[in-house]
Amino acid sequence: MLKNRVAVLLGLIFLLSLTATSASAATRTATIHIEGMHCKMCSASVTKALKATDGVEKVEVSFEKGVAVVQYDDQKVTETKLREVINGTGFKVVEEKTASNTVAN
Ligand SMILES: [Cu+2]
Repeated sequence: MLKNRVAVLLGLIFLLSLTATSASAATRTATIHIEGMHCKMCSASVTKALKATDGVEKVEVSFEKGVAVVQYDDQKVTETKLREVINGTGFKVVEEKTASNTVAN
């Protein structure tokens, strides 16, 4: 009898931990550095493109700092995709993490 209760309890804990991890994995924030923005029109077009992307929840682009801070649902979109979207606007994402990418360009 006690064994059964323990099994049920363990099952519940397992389920709870599953929902907890999937909830925390949903929203991520990416800070992406961008070259070539000079005024509000520039940051506005980057913001517009990002906001039109599925999975993007919040966008803050600063042309002064050359930075886009993007909050996104990592089940729907990836940071790689966000970088592609920004590159598609004509501005250039500064790749800083992957050194191997610089060889290709
Ligand atoms: Cu501009």
